[in-house]
Amino acid sequence: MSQTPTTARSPRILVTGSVGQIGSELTPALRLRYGSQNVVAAGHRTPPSPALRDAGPFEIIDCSHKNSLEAVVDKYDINTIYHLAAILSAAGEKNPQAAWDVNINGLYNVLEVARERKLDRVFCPSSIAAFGPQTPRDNTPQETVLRPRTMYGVTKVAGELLCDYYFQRFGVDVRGVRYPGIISSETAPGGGTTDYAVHIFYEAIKFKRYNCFLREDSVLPMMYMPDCIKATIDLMEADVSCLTRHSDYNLAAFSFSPTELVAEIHKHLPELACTYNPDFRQKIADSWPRSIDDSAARRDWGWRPDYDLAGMVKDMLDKLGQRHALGKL
Ligand code: AKB
Repeated sequence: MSQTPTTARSPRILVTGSVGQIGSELTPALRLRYGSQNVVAAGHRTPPSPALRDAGPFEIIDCSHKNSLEAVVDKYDINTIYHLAAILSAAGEKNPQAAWDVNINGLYNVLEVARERKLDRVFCPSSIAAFGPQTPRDNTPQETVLRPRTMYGVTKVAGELLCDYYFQRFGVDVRGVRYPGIISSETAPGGGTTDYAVHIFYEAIKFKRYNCFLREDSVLPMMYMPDCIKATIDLMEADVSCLTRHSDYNLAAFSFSPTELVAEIHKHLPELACTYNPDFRQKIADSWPRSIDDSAARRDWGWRPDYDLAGMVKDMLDKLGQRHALGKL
Protein backbone atom coordinates (compact mmCIF):
# COMPACT_ATOMS: atom_id res chain seq x y z
CA MET A 1 0.00 0.00 0.00
CA SER A 2 1.23 3.53 -0.71
CA GLN A 3 1.90 5.75 2.31
CA THR A 4 -0.39 8.65 1.45
CA PRO A 5 -4.06 8.36 0.52
CA THR A 6 -4.68 9.92 -2.91
CA THR A 7 -8.34 10.93 -2.68
CA ALA A 8 -8.91 14.70 -3.03
CA ARG A 9 -10.59 15.36 0.36
CA SER A 10 -9.94 13.18 3.36
CA PRO A 11 -12.22 10.19 3.38
CA ARG A 12 -15.15 10.08 5.82
CA ILE A 13 -15.86 6.39 5.57
CA LEU A 14 -18.84 4.15 6.27
CA VAL A 15 -18.25 0.38 6.32
CA THR A 16 -21.44 -1.67 6.04
CA GLY A 17 -21.14 -5.29 7.14
CA SER A 18 -18.27 -4.26 9.43
CA VAL A 19 -18.99 -7.13 11.84
CA GLY A 20 -18.49 -9.76 9.14
CA GLN A 21 -15.37 -11.68 8.10
CA ILE A 22 -13.85 -8.97 5.87
CA GLY A 23 -15.39 -5.94 7.61
CA SER A 24 -13.99 -6.87 11.01
CA GLU A 25 -10.45 -6.63 9.62
CA LEU A 26 -10.94 -3.96 6.95
CA THR A 27 -12.47 -1.50 9.44
CA PRO A 28 -9.45 -1.45 11.82
CA ALA A 29 -7.12 -1.17 8.79
CA LEU A 30 -9.08 1.85 7.53
CA ARG A 31 -9.14 3.39 11.02
CA LEU A 32 -5.38 3.04 11.25
CA ARG A 33 -4.95 4.67 7.88
CA TYR A 34 -7.51 7.49 7.99
CA GLY A 35 -8.14 8.02 11.72
CA SER A 36 -10.58 6.20 13.97
CA GLN A 37 -13.16 9.00 14.05
CA ASN A 38 -13.25 9.11 10.22
CA VAL A 39 -14.39 5.50 9.87
CA VAL A 40 -17.92 4.56 10.94
CA ALA A 41 -18.46 0.84 11.42
CA ALA A 42 -22.01 -0.34 10.71
CA GLY A 43 -23.67 -3.66 11.39
CA HIS A 44 -27.15 -5.06 11.23
CA ARG A 45 -27.85 -7.88 13.69
CA THR A 46 -24.57 -9.43 14.89
CA PRO A 47 -23.22 -7.54 17.93
CA PRO A 48 -19.83 -5.96 17.27
CA SER A 49 -16.71 -7.08 19.12
CA PRO A 50 -15.67 -4.62 21.87
CA ALA A 51 -12.59 -3.81 19.73
CA LEU A 52 -14.76 -2.71 16.79
CA ARG A 53 -17.37 -0.91 18.92
CA ASP A 54 -14.95 0.96 21.17
CA ALA A 55 -12.27 1.98 18.66
CA GLY A 56 -14.51 4.41 16.73
CA PRO A 57 -18.12 5.19 15.83
CA PHE A 58 -20.49 2.23 15.48
CA GLU A 59 -24.06 2.36 14.09
CA ILE A 60 -26.82 -0.14 13.35
CA ILE A 61 -27.95 0.03 9.70
CA ASP A 62 -30.31 -2.09 7.63
CA CYS A 63 -29.15 -1.30 4.08
CA SER A 64 -32.39 -2.59 2.59
CA HIS A 65 -34.05 0.43 4.27
CA LYS A 66 -32.70 3.52 2.53
CA ASN A 67 -33.59 5.93 5.34
CA SER A 68 -31.49 3.95 7.82
CA LEU A 69 -28.48 4.40 5.50
CA GLU A 70 -29.23 8.07 4.77
CA ALA A 71 -29.42 8.96 8.46
CA VAL A 72 -25.90 7.65 9.15
CA VAL A 73 -24.39 9.11 5.95
CA ASP A 74 -25.79 12.55 6.91
CA LYS A 75 -24.93 12.29 10.61
CA TYR A 76 -21.23 11.67 9.90
CA ASP A 77 -20.89 13.58 6.61
CA ILE A 78 -19.79 10.37 4.90
CA ASN A 79 -18.11 10.67 1.47
CA THR A 80 -16.93 7.08 0.95
CA ILE A 81 -18.77 3.77 1.48
CA TYR A 82 -17.28 0.29 1.65
CA HIS A 83 -20.42 -1.78 1.16
CA LEU A 84 -19.66 -5.24 2.55
CA ALA A 85 -23.08 -6.25 3.88
CA ALA A 86 -24.11 -9.36 1.92
CA ILE A 87 -25.53 -12.89 2.13
CA LEU A 88 -23.04 -15.43 0.76
CA SER A 89 -23.47 -18.40 -1.57
CA ALA A 90 -24.54 -21.26 0.72
CA ALA A 91 -26.78 -19.10 2.94
CA GLY A 92 -28.23 -17.58 -0.24
CA GLU A 93 -29.29 -21.02 -1.50
CA LYS A 94 -31.14 -21.60 1.77
CA ASN A 95 -32.96 -18.27 1.47
CA PRO A 96 -32.73 -16.86 -2.07
CA GLN A 97 -35.36 -14.18 -1.36
CA ALA A 98 -33.32 -12.73 1.52
CA ALA A 99 -30.16 -12.92 -0.62
CA TRP A 100 -31.84 -10.83 -3.34
CA ASP A 101 -33.20 -8.33 -0.82
CA VAL A 102 -29.92 -7.78 1.04
CA ASN A 103 -27.54 -8.03 -1.92
CA ILE A 104 -29.54 -6.13 -4.54
CA ASN A 105 -31.89 -3.78 -2.71
CA GLY A 106 -29.11 -2.94 -0.24
CA LEU A 107 -26.68 -2.15 -3.07
CA TYR A 108 -29.31 -0.13 -4.94
CA ASN A 109 -29.86 2.02 -1.83
CA VAL A 110 -26.12 2.53 -1.37
CA LEU A 111 -25.75 3.62 -5.01
CA GLU A 112 -28.76 5.93 -4.81
CA VAL A 113 -27.42 7.57 -1.64
CA ALA A 114 -24.03 7.94 -3.39
CA ARG A 115 -25.68 9.52 -6.45
CA GLU A 116 -27.95 11.89 -4.51
CA ARG A 117 -25.23 13.06 -2.11
CA LYS A 118 -22.44 13.04 -4.71
CA LEU A 119 -20.22 10.79 -2.60
CA ASP A 120 -16.57 10.53 -3.67
CA ARG A 121 -16.29 6.77 -3.90
CA VAL A 122 -18.05 3.46 -3.24
CA PHE A 123 -16.53 -0.02 -2.91
CA CYS A 124 -18.79 -2.97 -3.62
CA PRO A 125 -17.25 -6.44 -3.85
CA SER A 126 -18.19 -9.01 -6.43
CA SER A 127 -17.03 -12.63 -6.20
CA ILE A 128 -15.87 -15.68 -8.15
CA ALA A 129 -19.54 -16.66 -7.66
CA ALA A 130 -20.31 -14.39 -10.65
CA PHE A 131 -18.98 -17.24 -12.81
CA GLY A 132 -20.87 -20.44 -13.56
CA PRO A 133 -20.51 -23.92 -15.02
CA GLN A 134 -20.18 -22.61 -18.59
CA THR A 135 -17.23 -20.36 -17.66
CA PRO A 136 -13.71 -21.69 -18.45
CA ARG A 137 -12.54 -23.01 -15.07
CA ASP A 138 -8.79 -22.59 -15.42
CA ASN A 139 -7.18 -19.18 -15.58
CA THR A 140 -10.70 -17.76 -15.91
CA PRO A 141 -10.49 -14.66 -18.13
CA GLN A 142 -11.59 -11.19 -17.09
CA GLU A 143 -14.17 -11.05 -19.89
CA THR A 144 -16.04 -14.34 -20.04
CA VAL A 145 -19.38 -16.11 -19.65
CA LEU A 146 -21.28 -14.93 -16.54
CA ARG A 147 -24.10 -17.40 -16.03
CA PRO A 148 -24.06 -18.35 -12.31
CA ARG A 149 -26.41 -20.97 -10.88
CA THR A 150 -26.67 -19.57 -7.34
CA MET A 151 -28.78 -16.63 -6.18
CA TYR A 152 -25.63 -15.13 -4.65
CA GLY A 153 -23.94 -15.34 -8.07
CA VAL A 154 -26.98 -13.82 -9.77
CA THR A 155 -26.87 -10.88 -7.35
CA LYS A 156 -23.13 -10.48 -7.96
CA VAL A 157 -23.56 -10.29 -11.76
CA ALA A 158 -26.53 -7.94 -11.41
CA GLY A 159 -24.54 -5.91 -8.87
CA GLU A 160 -21.55 -5.57 -11.22
CA LEU A 161 -23.87 -4.34 -13.98
CA LEU A 162 -25.68 -1.95 -11.64
CA CYS A 163 -22.38 -0.48 -10.43
CA ASP A 164 -21.15 -0.02 -14.00
CA TYR A 165 -24.46 1.63 -14.87
CA TYR A 166 -24.12 4.11 -12.00
CA PHE A 167 -20.57 4.91 -13.10
CA GLN A 168 -21.49 5.44 -16.78
CA ARG A 169 -24.86 7.11 -16.28
CA PHE A 170 -24.40 9.14 -13.08
CA GLY A 171 -20.62 9.35 -12.63
CA VAL A 172 -20.66 7.52 -9.27
CA ASP A 173 -17.07 6.30 -8.77
CA VAL A 174 -17.88 2.75 -7.70
CA ARG A 175 -15.16 0.12 -7.65
CA GLY A 176 -15.02 -3.60 -6.91
CA VAL A 177 -13.16 -6.87 -7.24
CA ARG A 178 -14.28 -10.46 -7.68
CA TYR A 179 -13.05 -11.82 -4.35
CA PRO A 180 -11.93 -15.45 -4.24
CA GLY A 181 -12.47 -17.41 -0.99
CA ILE A 182 -10.95 -15.36 1.84
CA ILE A 183 -9.04 -17.06 4.67
CA SER A 184 -8.71 -15.19 7.95
CA SER A 185 -8.08 -15.64 11.66
CA GLU A 186 -10.15 -12.88 13.31
CA THR A 187 -13.80 -13.53 12.42
CA ALA A 188 -14.95 -16.83 10.97
CA PRO A 189 -16.95 -16.49 7.73
CA GLY A 190 -20.60 -17.55 7.67
CA GLY A 191 -22.73 -18.94 4.87
CA GLY A 192 -20.07 -19.35 2.17
CA THR A 193 -18.86 -22.32 0.11
CA THR A 194 -15.18 -21.55 0.69
CA ASP A 195 -15.68 -21.39 4.51
CA TYR A 196 -14.19 -24.88 4.99
CA ALA A 197 -10.74 -23.39 4.36
CA VAL A 198 -11.14 -21.30 7.54
CA HIS A 199 -13.08 -23.77 9.73
CA ILE A 200 -10.44 -26.47 9.21
CA PHE A 201 -7.83 -24.39 11.09
CA TYR A 202 -10.04 -23.95 14.18
CA GLU A 203 -10.95 -27.65 14.25
CA ALA A 204 -7.38 -28.76 13.55
CA ILE A 205 -6.02 -26.77 16.49
CA LYS A 206 -8.83 -27.61 18.91
CA PHE A 207 -9.66 -31.25 18.02
CA LYS A 208 -7.01 -32.47 15.52
CA ARG A 209 -9.77 -33.57 13.16
CA TYR A 210 -12.04 -32.02 10.54
CA ASN A 211 -15.02 -33.24 8.53
CA CYS A 212 -14.89 -31.35 5.22
CA PHE A 213 -18.12 -30.49 3.38
CA LEU A 214 -16.34 -30.41 0.00
CA ARG A 215 -14.74 -33.28 -1.94
CA GLU A 216 -11.00 -33.67 -1.40
CA ASP A 217 -10.13 -32.65 -5.00
CA SER A 218 -12.26 -29.47 -5.19
CA VAL A 219 -9.78 -26.81 -6.26
CA LEU A 220 -10.91 -23.22 -5.63
CA PRO A 221 -9.20 -19.81 -5.82
CA MET A 222 -8.35 -18.41 -2.36
CA MET A 223 -6.61 -15.46 -0.73
CA TYR A 224 -5.28 -14.59 2.73
CA MET A 225 -6.90 -11.66 4.53
CA PRO A 226 -3.87 -9.30 4.54
CA ASP A 227 -3.85 -9.49 0.73
CA CYS A 228 -7.62 -8.96 0.63
CA ILE A 229 -7.27 -5.78 2.71
CA LYS A 230 -4.34 -4.57 0.61
CA ALA A 231 -6.20 -5.16 -2.67
CA THR A 232 -9.33 -3.39 -1.41
CA ILE A 233 -7.56 -0.26 -0.18
CA ASP A 234 -5.19 -0.10 -3.17
CA LEU A 235 -8.06 -0.25 -5.63
CA MET A 236 -9.94 2.45 -3.74
CA GLU A 237 -6.86 4.70 -3.70
CA ALA A 238 -5.92 4.12 -7.35
CA ASP A 239 -6.12 7.08 -9.70
CA VAL A 240 -9.35 6.69 -11.63
CA SER A 241 -7.53 7.43 -14.90
CA CYS A 242 -5.58 4.14 -14.50
CA LEU A 243 -8.72 2.02 -14.24
CA THR A 244 -10.00 0.29 -17.36
CA ARG A 245 -12.77 -1.40 -15.35
CA HIS A 246 -14.80 -0.45 -12.30
CA SER A 247 -16.65 -3.04 -10.28
CA ASP A 248 -15.50 -6.39 -11.64
CA TYR A 249 -11.72 -6.80 -11.40
CA ASN A 250 -10.68 -10.47 -11.29
CA LEU A 251 -8.43 -11.03 -8.26
CA ALA A 252 -6.30 -14.04 -7.37
CA ALA A 253 -3.59 -15.20 -5.00
CA PHE A 254 -3.40 -19.02 -4.98
CA SER A 255 -5.62 -22.06 -5.53
CA PHE A 256 -5.80 -25.35 -3.65
CA SER A 257 -7.97 -28.38 -2.97
CA PRO A 258 -8.84 -29.63 0.55
CA THR A 259 -6.22 -32.37 0.11
CA GLU A 260 -3.53 -29.82 -0.71
CA LEU A 261 -4.54 -27.66 2.26
CA VAL A 262 -4.43 -30.66 4.61
CA ALA A 263 -0.97 -31.62 3.26
CA GLU A 264 0.31 -28.13 4.04
CA ILE A 265 -1.24 -28.15 7.54
CA HIS A 266 0.32 -31.60 8.12
CA LYS A 267 3.79 -30.01 7.85
CA HIS A 268 2.98 -28.24 11.15
CA LEU A 269 0.26 -30.47 12.68
CA PRO A 270 0.82 -34.06 11.44
CA GLU A 271 -1.93 -35.39 13.77
CA LEU A 272 -4.76 -33.71 11.82
CA ALA A 273 -7.24 -36.31 10.51
CA CYS A 274 -9.58 -35.08 7.77
CA THR A 275 -12.71 -36.83 6.48
CA TYR A 276 -14.82 -35.79 3.50
CA ASN A 277 -18.61 -35.66 3.38
CA PRO A 278 -19.63 -33.39 0.49
CA ASP A 279 -23.03 -31.70 0.93
CA PHE A 280 -25.09 -29.25 -1.18
CA ARG A 281 -22.14 -26.86 -1.27
CA GLN A 282 -20.22 -29.28 -3.53
CA LYS A 283 -22.47 -28.38 -6.47
CA ILE A 284 -21.73 -24.70 -5.88
CA ALA A 285 -17.97 -25.34 -5.74
CA ASP A 286 -18.16 -27.40 -8.94
CA SER A 287 -19.67 -24.42 -10.76
CA TRP A 288 -16.81 -22.04 -9.82
CA PRO A 289 -13.37 -21.54 -11.37
CA ARG A 290 -10.25 -23.39 -10.24
CA SER A 291 -7.94 -20.45 -10.99
CA ILE A 292 -8.29 -16.83 -12.09
CA ASP A 293 -6.53 -14.54 -14.58
CA ASP A 294 -6.12 -11.27 -12.67
CA SER A 295 -3.82 -9.53 -15.17
CA ALA A 296 -6.14 -6.50 -15.52
CA ALA A 297 -5.79 -5.76 -11.77
CA ARG A 298 -2.02 -6.30 -11.96
CA ARG A 299 -1.70 -3.95 -14.93
CA ASP A 300 -4.13 -1.18 -13.89
CA TRP A 301 -3.40 -0.74 -10.18
CA GLY A 302 -0.31 -2.83 -9.49
CA TRP A 303 -2.02 -5.74 -7.71
CA ARG A 304 0.40 -8.42 -6.36
CA PRO A 305 -0.39 -10.86 -3.52
CA ASP A 306 2.16 -11.24 -0.73
CA TYR A 307 1.01 -14.65 0.60
CA ASP A 308 1.17 -18.08 -0.98
CA LEU A 309 -0.39 -21.27 0.44
CA ALA A 310 2.60 -22.09 2.68
CA GLY A 311 2.85 -18.54 4.06
CA MET A 312 -0.87 -18.37 4.76
CA VAL A 313 -0.97 -21.75 6.56
CA LYS A 314 2.00 -20.91 8.77
CA ASP A 315 0.56 -17.51 9.74
CA MET A 316 -2.94 -18.92 10.42
CA LEU A 317 -1.55 -21.68 12.65
CA ASP A 318 0.71 -19.21 14.51
CA LYS A 319 -2.13 -16.75 15.15
CA LEU A 320 -4.81 -19.29 16.09
CA GLY A 321 -2.31 -21.40 18.07
CA GLN A 322 -1.48 -18.37 20.23
CA ARG A 323 -5.17 -17.65 20.84
CA HIS A 324 -5.75 -21.31 21.73
CA ALA A 325 -2.89 -21.25 24.23
CA LEU A 326 -4.58 -18.26 25.91
CA GLY A 327 -7.90 -20.14 26.00
CA LYS A 328 -9.47 -17.65 23.56
CA LEU A 329 -10.27 -19.85 20.58
C1 AKB B 1 -18.62 -17.82 -0.69
O1 AKB B 1 -18.06 -18.91 -0.56
O2 AKB B 1 -19.83 -17.69 -0.90
C2 AKB B 1 -17.75 -16.57 -0.66
C3 AKB B 1 -17.36 -16.12 -2.03
C4 AKB B 1 -16.40 -16.90 -2.82
O3 AKB B 1 -17.80 -15.10 -2.47
N1 AKB B 1 -16.60 -16.81 0.14
